[in-house]
Parts: sequence; structure tokens; C-alpha cells
Amino acid sequence: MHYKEKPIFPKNFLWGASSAAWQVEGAVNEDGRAVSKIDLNSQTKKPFADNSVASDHYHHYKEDVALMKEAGFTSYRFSIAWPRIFPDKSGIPNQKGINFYNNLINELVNNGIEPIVTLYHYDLPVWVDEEYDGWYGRGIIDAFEQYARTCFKEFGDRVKYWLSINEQNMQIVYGHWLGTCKYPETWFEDQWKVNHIMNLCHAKAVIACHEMVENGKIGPVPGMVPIYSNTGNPMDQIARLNAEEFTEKIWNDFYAHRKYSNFIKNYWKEHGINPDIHDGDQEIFNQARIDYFGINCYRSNTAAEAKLDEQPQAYELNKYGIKGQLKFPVVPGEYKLVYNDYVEYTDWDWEIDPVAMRYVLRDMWNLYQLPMIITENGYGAHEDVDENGEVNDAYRINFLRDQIYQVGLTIQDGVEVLGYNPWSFTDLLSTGNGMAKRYGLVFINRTDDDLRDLARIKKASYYWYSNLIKSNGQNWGN
Ligand code: BGP
Repeated sequence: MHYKEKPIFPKNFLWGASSAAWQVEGAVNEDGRAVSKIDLNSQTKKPFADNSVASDHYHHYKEDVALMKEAGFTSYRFSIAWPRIFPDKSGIPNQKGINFYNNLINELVNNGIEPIVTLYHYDLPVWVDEEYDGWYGRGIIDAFEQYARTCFKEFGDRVKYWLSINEQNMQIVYGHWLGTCKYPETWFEDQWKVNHIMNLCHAKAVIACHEMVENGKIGPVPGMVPIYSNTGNPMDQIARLNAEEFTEKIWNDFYAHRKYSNFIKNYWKEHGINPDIHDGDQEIFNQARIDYFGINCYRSNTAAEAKLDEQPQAYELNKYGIKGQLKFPVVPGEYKLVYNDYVEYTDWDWEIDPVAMRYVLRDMWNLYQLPMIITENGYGAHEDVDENGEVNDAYRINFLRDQIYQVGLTIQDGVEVLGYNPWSFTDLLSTGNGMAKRYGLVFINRTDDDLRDLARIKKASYYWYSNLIKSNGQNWGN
């Protein structure tokens, strides 16, 4: 639908930005924090980058919150590091870890910034991995519940917006890359057992939040990549639906309806997969009614038919930010992803597609009728300060302007969107590319190999975003 008037954002719209503990905090060995699996990954596996210092937010949090305040933020989405709260299996929480988050939360709240907190964003403590075989053993369910309950008890008086698990769908679909998969030879079947255990952890957190946090709201954070059909060919349409099911819809249907869909149950049957569902699991799911969805959305994908006799191709991510390196997957009989002639691509071959934002929000609303908060969206780029010590990221301003405008149009379409928190506030480590792929509104003066002085430098996009949000989405700039 076309509107004569420019979009109007609701009063109290949550304007902020987003981060995750392991990518921003650093201080991995400080104040009793234990080692997490993703530390080991980031410190040993190229092109991941060593997260020991990251953006050193652990030591700069006051300065960072002051910059948020100056920009006019009304929200900040971040994650708590499980290995800071429970560094070992003793069940005794680490007071120094709790103190850090108390300080951060107080700093935010005292500056009028609503904390939106993710419980789990990829930092699995090594002791959990060793004790319970990572996400493979049901022992993790109690450990996760204890961790979630501790967070609700310690922070629930001030934190009202909670998120359970970041991009569970991506942790399964890209299990090899994100470290969820421990035994590659059996992942085809194991992934559904692991997913079921993650679902139980999510559900336990949802139930505990409602029990313990007065006026608390909790939801999952799917990684959303809306999928278009490559052509009007009916088989491409079915491929589109298949791609959507296997990368996101299976998860979203589960969160919203609290039971497995016929689609996935039939798939398991067809492939002889037993996801190891125990008696009583469904009763737990029944109680886990979510309040909203966090939406991570950066890009779109385009699907086409993949015939049964086509050569399979695994997804190969673009590792170094040189265009053309990404290889889209081919799953014979289900779907393949293809390049889309109608959109531009970033250096990492991610589609630059603002309309995808409207598409995904409309689609999710039509399916589930639940409010949404955008918890990630952003533009990853190679960047450094120029000769004047500035970062003129005009491309990011264009990206954000177009994306936010589409959010506004979606609100005009009648969709309930509560906030916009792009990735990321400061530069931080990209999941796979360290500081080589920057997303921040604020530059962190370091590279992967040189820590420089870790100074915070506001990029052009910081000023632009600040003007927009201080006008509650009216001042779009030039
Ligand atoms: C999301 C993750 C984030 C973040 C972002 C950008 O999937 O939740 O942790 O890293 O993607 O991805 P990348 O850093 O690989 O560019």
C-alpha cells in the first residue's frame, strides 16, 4: 500500500542499538569469568578474531552508555555472558559477574535507556560443554534454567524485556560454523535432538520469566532472512516455501504455537529421524507462551527449484569480504538459493534490501500476530578513520535510512513494532570476521592485529541516527 503521509513512529518507540557479550566485552579472564566455547573458536579459527579484548566494553561501559545517552537512545539490546554468571558447575553464582551487569543496567536505567537483554548469545561455558556434552545432553536444561532464574532474580526488577536464545535457527542451520555441532558425521540427525533441547531451554526461560519478573516480557530472536521466489515458476514458489521452512519457519511456528508443525514431523518420519522427545516435554512447551519476537534481519534470499539430480552444495560464507566468494546452498529436491538481480550486494555478498524488512515484519505479523522488536539490522563494511580522524560512512546512513523508512511503512500497514535496535552500537567483533567487518555507529580504534588506543569515535552515521531518533523518526536528513 502507498501512503500519502510519511510514517509516524509510536510514542515510546524503543530507539537504540544492539550488541552481544562475547563480541563486545573483552575482559574474558577477568573477575572470575570462565572460558566459553566461542572464545576458543574465536581465538583459534580464522577468520574469527581473538575476543580477549574485543571492544573492551567491560572497562568502557560508562563511556559507552554516555554516548548512547548523548545520541538520544531509549533502549539498548545486549547479552549476558553465562560464563560470567556461572563460571563452574558448583551452582554458586559469581558475584563479580553479577556486579558488572548490575552496574551496566543501573547506568542504562539512570540514563533513561530501556535494557533489552538476551540470555544466550553463543557463549556456552566450556564447563557446560564438558559436563553435559554441550547442547547434546539433557543436563544442560537444568543448568540453563538455573542461569536464567539467577538473571531474572538479580536483574528482573529493572529489566522487563528479555530474549531467550539468539538465532537458534542459525545455530542449527549453521551448526558447524557457530560451534553447536560437535560431531559432524551425525549432525544430520543430531541437529533435531540438539534443537529439541534448545527448545526446552527456551521454554524453561519463558516460564521462569513470567513467574519471576513482574511485568516481564520474553521472546525468542530468530535470524530472519525473508525468501523470495526467483521466478513465477510454481516449482520456484514451492522451493521458496521449503527454504523458508528449513531456515526459519520451523522455529517460528514452534515458538508461537508451542508444538512441532506437521511439516517437520513429516520430514522426521520421511528421514527416519528421532528427535528424542520425552514424556512431559510437551507439557513444558504448553506453558511457554511468548510475548513478542525479537527480529534479526539484515538481508533477503532468493530461492529456486533444485531438482533431485542436481549436485548438492553446502552454504559457503564469504569469509574475507571480497565480493563473489559466497556460495549459495543447493539442497536437491528441496531448494537452492540464487543471486537476485534486483538488489545490490555488500562486500560480503549480503543482499542490500530495505524492502525485506517490511516483508519480514508483515509476514511475521500475518502469521503470528505478536509484537516485534528489531534486535539486529545493519551494514557490515571494511572501515578505518580517514586523514581527519573521521569515519564518513555515507553507505551506512543510506542503508539505515532506507531500512528504518520501511519499518515506518510497516507500522502504517498496521503491524505492531515496538522498537528498532540495529547492529551495532560500537564496532565489535563480527561473528566470523572480527574487526575486519564493522557495523558500529561508533568506531572502535583498533584492528584485528593492533589494539591501538580503543578510542570511541563517532561515525557520520552516529550523528545522522541521533538526529532521526531525537525527532522520533521525523528528521530523515538530506
Ligand atoms: C547475527 C548475530 C550477531 C552478529 C550478526 C552479524 O546473526 O546474532 O552476533 O554477528 O549476525 O553477522 P556477522 O558478524 O557474521 O557479519
